[in-house]
Amino acid sequence: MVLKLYVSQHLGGGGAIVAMVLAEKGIPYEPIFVDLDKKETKTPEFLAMHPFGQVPVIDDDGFILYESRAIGRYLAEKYADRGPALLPTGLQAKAIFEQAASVESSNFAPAFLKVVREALVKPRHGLPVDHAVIDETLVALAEKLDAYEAILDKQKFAAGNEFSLVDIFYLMYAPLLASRAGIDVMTKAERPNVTRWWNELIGRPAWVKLQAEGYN
Ligand SMILES: N[C@@H](CCC(=O)N[C@@H](CS)C(=O)NCC(=O)O)C(=O)O
Repeated sequence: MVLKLYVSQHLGGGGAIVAMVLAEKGIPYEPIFVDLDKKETKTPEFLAMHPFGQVPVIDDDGFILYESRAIGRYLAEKYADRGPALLPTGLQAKAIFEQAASVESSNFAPAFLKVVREALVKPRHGLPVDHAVIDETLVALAEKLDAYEAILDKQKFAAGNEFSLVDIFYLMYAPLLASRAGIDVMTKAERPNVTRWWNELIGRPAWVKLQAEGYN
């Protein structure tokens, strides 16, 4: 049975991470669109799959999994021999991978999410936007990106010299901010290494194709 991917009609965020892993690996899937505004993730049927009532969720022949990063790891391991190897092998390479994954989820994602909530989610629900929160968070993000500039001076990608799943994790929020709020934090002249890394990431054929399909 073809893998089912439950995603929002906006196609961004965690759904974009999972779609990118599937695209890089060339795995066929059926997208099932869920309307968040109509609370379709809060129905008893959906909550039986995802107790927190969110997307993305996959149904892999009856195996249900949620949380985009966990889904990415599962698919990367299941299809290790297809497409690029998105997970490292070897004790130290795995440790560096986990270090980079942790940096993304604890240092970057919360800050990105804060800006996404203010700049995109609140206006969509007609709520007042606190521009001070956006400005403060962008300053904090810039400081984190300065650290990334130093890291990416020594290595090509987030977890080393090979493209990996951690690079894909960064596609969760930054493209949404650039395309829908016009806030581009990743390509700045003062951070040439981050800019080089980001342009390489969003220039990957799999991502270009997904963007044409509406993911960002
Ligand atoms: N940590 C989760 C975040 C999932 C998430 O926040 N999904 C959003 C859409 S991108 C959602 O379903 N929001 C509806 C809600 O929380 O009620 C993941 O990576 O899968």
